[in-house]
Amino acid sequence: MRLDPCDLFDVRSLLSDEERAVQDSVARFVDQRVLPVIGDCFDQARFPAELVPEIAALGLLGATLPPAYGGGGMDAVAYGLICQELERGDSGLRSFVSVQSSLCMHPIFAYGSEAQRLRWLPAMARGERIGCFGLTEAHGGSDPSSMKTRAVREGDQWRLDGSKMWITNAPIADLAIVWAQTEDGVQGFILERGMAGFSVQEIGRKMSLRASSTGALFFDQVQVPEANRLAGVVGMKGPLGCLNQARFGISWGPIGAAIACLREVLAYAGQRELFGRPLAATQSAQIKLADMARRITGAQLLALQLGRLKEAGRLQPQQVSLAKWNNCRMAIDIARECRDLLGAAGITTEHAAIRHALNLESVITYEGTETVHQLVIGRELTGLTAF
Ligand code: TGC
Ligand code: FAD
Repeated sequence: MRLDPCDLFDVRSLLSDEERAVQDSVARFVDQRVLPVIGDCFDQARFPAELVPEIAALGLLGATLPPAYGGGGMDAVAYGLICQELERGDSGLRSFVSVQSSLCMHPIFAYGSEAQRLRWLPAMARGERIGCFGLTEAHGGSDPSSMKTRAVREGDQWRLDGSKMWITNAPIADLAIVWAQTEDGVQGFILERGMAGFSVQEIGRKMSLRASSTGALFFDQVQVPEANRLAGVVGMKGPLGCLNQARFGISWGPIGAAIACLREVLAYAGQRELFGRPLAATQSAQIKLADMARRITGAQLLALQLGRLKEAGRLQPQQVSLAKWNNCRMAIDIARECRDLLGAAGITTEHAAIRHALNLESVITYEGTETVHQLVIGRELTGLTAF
């Protein structure tokens, strides 16, 4: 019996029945609803907003939150598999779900009041309210503690001034989780579309994540009610705690992109005749393909153990850094190598490899660049901070 080329170690057999069912339902959605349209969305730089109700109906928004808040009560591995399958379609779609679930619903759930949870989470789980997460500023995303956005308390209001850059979902968002410096330290606020002084500008000319909507947020003396402050956390551990959740999902997502590329190139190399034999029959192509399968297998095992550690409550941020670094690097290298094996055919979006390769340029940059995660591990090994 031949092995599954995209699961050589039968990692799927380590999943529970429920996890397999979640994976299968997202895989069907991606095959039937995403793959037929996503190449055009990328070409047209259009986020497929028409898919949001179906994504919500599948329970993919806030999947790990308790049902009382509209969540699906799923385990961490199920959430990882959701990210993996969505990113097999496109990193932009996984980004949308990561931001909504891990960067917006999570902080409202973890740091918000009961009134904030009840007001926002069920509507966000239904996809009726879309969120974005504003941490990065134009002067240096790797060092978010240098943020210049300020919130000053004025009675039962806060006055926010500043700006955020490179914000996923910003142009389509109803609310923004904005992190600002206060006299007590960094704090989070829920800003709502339409608040006076709050404006959004879409970022164009992207050559990566073209099927995702990205923008800048501007705050000009925005009056934010105290009721919109996330009172449960003060300090950088607030936003960095959200990043742990999102980086966990991003450790899984790129496995899907790599699988999409490997499947595509296996089919192509099997039928592409060069010098009188299939490309797949050359030693050079086989070594490349085998090496891709090896790296995907390692990434799958790493992600699964990451998930099991999270479910056991033993996950450390440094472990998430290692997984995010390893699995993004694995996927971008594979996407680029697949593009090469496709020859000229690989340069158009008729094939998926170049779209995934370009998308992964963002994925390896956001949520902490590769260098940032390497330095997190370096600090763990040496005890010395080298940022
Ligand atoms: P420092 O700034 O000194 O803050 C230290 C405080 O934060 C705590 N902490 C963490 N807490 C939870 N999780 C973590 N991963 C944490 N890392 C640090 C720490 O314990 C301390 O708390 P306290 O109570 O003692 O004050 O942080 P540091 O020196 O530890 O970190 C430096 C560094 C470079 C690692 C950090 O600044 C960093 O991660 N930079 C990268 C920034 C980043 O990833 N930005 C992402 C923006 S969001 C985004 O990209 C969304 S894309 C989504 C999509 O489209 O899919
Ligand atoms: P910089 O921090 O300027 O880094 C530039 C280079 O310097 C990188 O190669 C980096 O690795 C390197 N570097 C940094 N520090 C060091 C060091 N100490 N030593 C050596 N090298 C170093 N942010 C949000 O808040 N919310 C979002 O929703 C969001 N979505 C995004 C969507 C997209 C498509 C993209 C591309 C970005 C998004 N970001 C978002 C921003 C993202 O998190 C930042 O781009 C990222 O953190 C890096 O920040 P920067 O772009 O300012 O690069």
